[in-house]
Amino acid sequence: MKRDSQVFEIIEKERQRQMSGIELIASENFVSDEVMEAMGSVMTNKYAEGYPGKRYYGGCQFVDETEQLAIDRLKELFGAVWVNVQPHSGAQANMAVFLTLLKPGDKFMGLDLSHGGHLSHGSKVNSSGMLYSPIAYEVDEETGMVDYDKMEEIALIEKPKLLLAGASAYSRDWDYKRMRAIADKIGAFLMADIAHPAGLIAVGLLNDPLKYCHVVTSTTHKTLRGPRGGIIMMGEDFENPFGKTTMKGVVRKMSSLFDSGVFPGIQGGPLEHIIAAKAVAFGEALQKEYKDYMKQVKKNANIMANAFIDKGYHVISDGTDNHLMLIDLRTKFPEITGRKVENRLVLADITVNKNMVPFDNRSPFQASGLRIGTPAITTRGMKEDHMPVIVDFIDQIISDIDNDELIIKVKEQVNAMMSEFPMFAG
Ligand code: DSN
Repeated sequence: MKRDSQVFEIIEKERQRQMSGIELIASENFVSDEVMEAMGSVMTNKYAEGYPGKRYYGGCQFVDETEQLAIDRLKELFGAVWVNVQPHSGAQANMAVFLTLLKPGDKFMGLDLSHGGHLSHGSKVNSSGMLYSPIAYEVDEETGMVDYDKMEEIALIEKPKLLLAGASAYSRDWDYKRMRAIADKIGAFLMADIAHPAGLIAVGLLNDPLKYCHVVTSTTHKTLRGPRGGIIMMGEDFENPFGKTTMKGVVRKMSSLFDSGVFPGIQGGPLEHIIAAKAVAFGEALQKEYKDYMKQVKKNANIMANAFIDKGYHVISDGTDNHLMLIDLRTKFPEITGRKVENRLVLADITVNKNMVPFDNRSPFQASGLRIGTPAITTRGMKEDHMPVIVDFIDQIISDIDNDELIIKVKEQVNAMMSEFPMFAG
């Protein structure tokens, strides 16, 4: 059969781009060949509305098996008592939880988008901000850390029905225990969105939200290194909002509500090829090599943050506990926007994303910050020694931002360096 050269030539260019550049977008990663193989498999042809053993279509016996494997492996990975592996994305996992726990107009409280929060945590342009009444908490201007005292003060006044931990640009661990205490004072649900640090949590390198949160959502494609998608989980510790007397009863009741929130609440047919790939990725994450990988991600991020600090950059909160860091360019280069740096670095095959920093005076389209993460380069095999070299490339370009010749020179060095870290078997 003739290949669609129009499409496959573009895909090949993207493959080359991924191979030859330094990928520092904190939310990206490179999946294994087996994860990719499952995504491109015949499982994509199957409709399977419903859940394993309870489908609305015939012929689901094999997708039932892969979905059940994904469920069992995910439960083992996080020590969860119940999970749903069908959300198409992290934003949809969040949407399904809100649909289950909130009524339109209800108040919920999440981290402000410009302080590191996420669109689906109450932004006015997202359904979470349109259908519900979001209230924001912030980080402290001085420390760059979530201000739990202020959070409590606002929560006691506003009494949101749900309190949400989690961020897309926050480099510090979360105090879920403290947040649970705040939620309990006002009878609110506590939810965590661990889309970013999920992999670090899975292997015990960060605090465990499942011990304190009523419900936890995540993506599967960032630190977890699986296919693009979402998940919902429940841990053991669960208060009794439905008047049941046993924990088991509460979990059963809530899990069936969350299941209905996903399907038929917000989704139709599950993506069974993606779910099969999630099963593969969760299987990989249960191996010892994955824990070693996550330790290296964290080590690399820490060394990289310190290398930026040594060069005079302001890293928000003065460092990182996880896989990412947020750099406020205003301290060293007040005139240069995040947007300009992002665009110039791309020309040298270094990919980062511009990001607003807390108390930013620029718009999200310009932004004063850069968000940088180490999951993807660590998958490529990069270690401690490479981090200062990468920081040096970035610093050279920012320090002489309009120098085209310098960019060509750095790009050659970037490409030469990355050729030593091959990936993709086929
Ligand atoms: N786009 C993701 C990120 O970059 O963090 C969040 O949805």
